[in-house]
Amino acid sequence: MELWVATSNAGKLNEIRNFFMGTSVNVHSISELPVYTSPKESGKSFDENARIKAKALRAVKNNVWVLAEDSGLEVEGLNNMPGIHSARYAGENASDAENIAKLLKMMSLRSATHRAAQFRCSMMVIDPDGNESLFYGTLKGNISRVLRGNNGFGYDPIFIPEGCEKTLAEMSPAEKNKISHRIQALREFKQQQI
Ligand code: ITT
Repeated sequence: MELWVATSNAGKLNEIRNFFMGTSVNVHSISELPVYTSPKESGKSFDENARIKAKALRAVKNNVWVLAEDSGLEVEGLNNMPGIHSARYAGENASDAENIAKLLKMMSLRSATHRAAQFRCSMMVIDPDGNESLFYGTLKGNISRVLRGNNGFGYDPIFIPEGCEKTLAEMSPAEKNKISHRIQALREFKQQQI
């Protein structure tokens, strides 16, 4: 299967590639296209944004399998923010470090003692005939007080999955790929459609 993934996030792409390593699925990315502009993520939910990204790639690459996902971190003490705004929480071109700094600052400003949080992933797959399917994953955990670890991307250095002592950034890529929200959605896709 030739699977085209609509993401400009290298961290996500690596995890998706690792998941399909050694299988019959060949993962392609938008960087292989001569020209591609990612669409504006104007949806009001993870589902809507995943659909916008998948449809945009399908518009230039039809008759192949297309996959896009929208994901983010919901923090209970911040009324489930940053949620769908996770990538741009500290501003349009914010770095991961800036987003994390803002999140920790917001938690301290609000004296948010409730540090429970979850990563969510909505994944849309469009088959070569244009049929759309959605797959989901959720990873529950807690926000740490300080950054720990150098692996992964995004909010990994401050997210401690439930039942774990390490942050996601202290885990190896293989360890994260056993439990992550993204991998749960990929497993569902693989079981149902591959
Ligand atoms: P694409 O839209 O091009 O796929 P993006 O980074 O803009 O890339 P999203 O809009 O889905 O993707 O935003 C997801 C953000 O949520 C991501 O940038 C991280 O900040 C955070 N995030 C999602 N999954 C994560 C994970 O596994 N580990 C850490 N942070 C994650």
